[in-house]
Amino acid sequence: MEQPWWKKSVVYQIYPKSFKDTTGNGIGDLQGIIDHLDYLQNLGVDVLWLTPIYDSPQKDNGYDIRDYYRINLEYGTMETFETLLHEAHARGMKIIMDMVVNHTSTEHRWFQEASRSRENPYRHFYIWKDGGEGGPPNNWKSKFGGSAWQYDETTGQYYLHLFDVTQADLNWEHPELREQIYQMMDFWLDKGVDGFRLDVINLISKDQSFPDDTLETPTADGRKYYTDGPRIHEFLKEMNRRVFSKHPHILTVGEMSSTTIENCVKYTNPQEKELHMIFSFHHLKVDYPNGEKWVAADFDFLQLKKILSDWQYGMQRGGGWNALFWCNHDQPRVVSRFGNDREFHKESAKMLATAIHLLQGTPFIYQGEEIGMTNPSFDMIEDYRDVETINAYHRLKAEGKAEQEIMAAIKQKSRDNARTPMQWNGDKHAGFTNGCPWIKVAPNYKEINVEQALRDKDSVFYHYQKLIRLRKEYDIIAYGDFRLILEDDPQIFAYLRRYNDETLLVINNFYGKMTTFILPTDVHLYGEYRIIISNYHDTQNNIRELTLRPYESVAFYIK
Ligand code: TEU
Repeated sequence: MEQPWWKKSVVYQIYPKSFKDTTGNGIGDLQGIIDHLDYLQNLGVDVLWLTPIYDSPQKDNGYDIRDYYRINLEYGTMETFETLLHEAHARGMKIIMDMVVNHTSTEHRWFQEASRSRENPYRHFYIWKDGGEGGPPNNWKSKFGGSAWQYDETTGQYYLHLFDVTQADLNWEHPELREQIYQMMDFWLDKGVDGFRLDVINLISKDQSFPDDTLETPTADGRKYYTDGPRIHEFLKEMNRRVFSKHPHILTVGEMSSTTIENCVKYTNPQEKELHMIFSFHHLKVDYPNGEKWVAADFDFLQLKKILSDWQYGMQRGGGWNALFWCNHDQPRVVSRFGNDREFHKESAKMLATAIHLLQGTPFIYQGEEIGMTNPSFDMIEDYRDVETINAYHRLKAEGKAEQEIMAAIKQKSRDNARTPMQWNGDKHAGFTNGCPWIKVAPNYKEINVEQALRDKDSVFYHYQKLIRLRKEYDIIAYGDFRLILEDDPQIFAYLRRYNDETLLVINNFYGKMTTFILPTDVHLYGEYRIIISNYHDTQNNIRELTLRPYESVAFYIK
């Protein structure tokens, strides 16, 4: 059976605002990406995912779109984008765009029209409701804090915004809205774009009775009434039929907020004709005590292993497909979060790369992850830019939390941890800009940067480059099955991949202390074996018993 191309591919996520500034305005731009396509080709990635580059007031760094058909002037022009697309294709790389169709900016023409009168033709493009007893229509909370409803004086109704107040939710119940979205998707695909990352796409179908939630826990905030909603699969099948099916070689990946394995099997099993793969985030909430993000906390390793393996098994059983990732523009840097960004920086960054890349799925690398960029650990709230972080700061202050406790949580969890400028070299502002960067560079840029990484044959960069090459060389990585072993071990994440008569044994010590790997008695491995990748030069070539040094990670190929 022919396998789809994206099972052997690796995707690189670019946050243009922080990638490379070529104009001196302190904001990354499309020319900066064009200038570094050779770097990305050398890394070996196959697809570039650009976070939103459309015209936007930038309240949520582009996830508040004002015009889907125009490029944000700070990033460049449509001609610059067309050059980027051409140059990427010339190097054998594809480009997928970020599709934000759960909401638009309130500065979008549609919303400007819709909020003029209740009779306006665009009124039903959004979700408007009369208030309840002297307040919002229900008690749903915005994911950025406060009520999910905003009162509009002009028309005397509330509109729904699951995110910032300037991000109004679109009404997917309205066929004309859906058709407008599909036409816009056609526009980008007809231009030669190679697919889409679909922002919070599993939130577009809301329970039309809009009931109150209990608010008894941080997740009882209304999300069960709009997450994986009543018509979500119907809408995605329509989107696939109307748009994606006309472009058989594209890649579609859905960002699924607070979702379930059952739904994600339906989203990605090819027979369902919806999407190709999904991002789920449960493995990135194992340091959220009782579901609360804004608390500084250690991560629960056993929970992390369980979730990763549950999703491997669930999608494997159901014929679905996972995007594999630790990092993105919303998540802290993984080496700071689950590794050790000080005395075991390189070892732990490489271990984490191996642990995620050799699972069943398509790996995504977030800009800077390939050189082991870390959280910047800014001490002052004034150094943060993210609307979610700043809203959280003020909410926690209002709740009476101590500044030190709040900043400890923000240092660990803020989305800005991932948004500091790409560290190209040890020059001023890490070579990101000749101007004043829109957000400070992390203080360790002289030690951690691309120039240094390319010079150091033992760098994290070359470990990622090798993982990408291994995926091309060994079918078992892309097509093999998954089996967790040592599930109760308190510091080893070990698993098997099997494909025909081949086996991969992947062993990762997640902690900075020595331990011993003993092959379980119920694991029967025969044939010759060899190490195909490890993060120490002298890892023992022994699959039965192995002393593991801090963060030691190794993959054995057995046949
Ligand atoms: O993120 C969805 C989302 O919920 C994230 O904000 C993330 O889960 C949250 O910050 C964790 O606390 C997408 C985009 O990736 C994000 O950048 C946007 O802000 C958001 O949607 C709204 O478009």
